[in-house]
Amino acid sequence: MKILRRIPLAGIDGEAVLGEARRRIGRVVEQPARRAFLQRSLTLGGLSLLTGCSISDNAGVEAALSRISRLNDKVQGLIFDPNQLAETYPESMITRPFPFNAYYGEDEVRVVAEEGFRLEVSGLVSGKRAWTLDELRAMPQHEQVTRHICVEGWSAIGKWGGVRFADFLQRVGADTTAKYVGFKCADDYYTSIDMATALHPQTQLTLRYDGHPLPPKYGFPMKLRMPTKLGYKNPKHVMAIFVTNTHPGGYWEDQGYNWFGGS
Ligand SMILES: Nc1nc2c(c(=O)[nH]1)N[C@H]1C(S)=C(S)[C@@H](COP(=O)(O)O)O[C@H]1N2
Ligand SMILES: [Mo]
Repeated sequence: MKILRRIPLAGIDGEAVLGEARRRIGRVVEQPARRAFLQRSLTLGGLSLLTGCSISDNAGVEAALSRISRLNDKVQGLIFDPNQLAETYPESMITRPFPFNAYYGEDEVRVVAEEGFRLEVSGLVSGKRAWTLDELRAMPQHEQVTRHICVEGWSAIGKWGGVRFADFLQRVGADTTAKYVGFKCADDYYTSIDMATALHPQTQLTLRYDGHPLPPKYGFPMKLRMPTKLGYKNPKHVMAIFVTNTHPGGYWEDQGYNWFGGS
């Protein structure tokens, strides 16, 4: 995340909070050893002051961490620049083969049948209905060669094609003043994003990988691709999309990963 300017947060010194969040917490919160890390590198008093939570027991540490993660969401939301594009790359830099990742192994990849597939769209949209793949393929298509960054410690460059998500949201009559867009996947994965990112020009409802229909391992029938967000925010096998003002959470996010998940 790029921090270029002072962010005014009500009642809080933005720079101090940012420095604190970046240096000490940032992505480290997502690491399995996060509790050990916090206990090693933050003074107890410092963390308690920052979060208003006691960290004398595990419940307190968890409360402090989730406070920081929510503050981190707020800061990332404030500094997200809807016009700043993520870096793009020449095709010669595409990582081959592109890595597979999911909360299960590649032998358990979900295979969704194309026949009869309908994308369900619900919530704060005027056009609540199911969409066929052919309807999505008939919309203007775009391609991007961008970097995917996974918090497990790898990144890779890939080429994804599909519909600009902003175009799709407009087409379904989404209330773009709503706060969140949520995704439900065929493998029980789920996640959600902020509306500003949903409308970002590089956020793509992806139907193709490297010039071919998206194969099952990369998320057939479709995924949401966002080069401005970490890997776990990019849902594969998307079956349903909903627009809402109620925070929907996510599979990893509900287990402590930062919700905003900017990259
Ligand atoms: N449906 C679904 N989407 C998912 C996941 C998953 O387990 N299920 N894992 C996420 C994570 S952590 C990563 S890094 C990427 C991996 O995408 P890839 O297999 O195309 O590399 O998918 C993300 N989206
Ligand atoms: Mo990931």
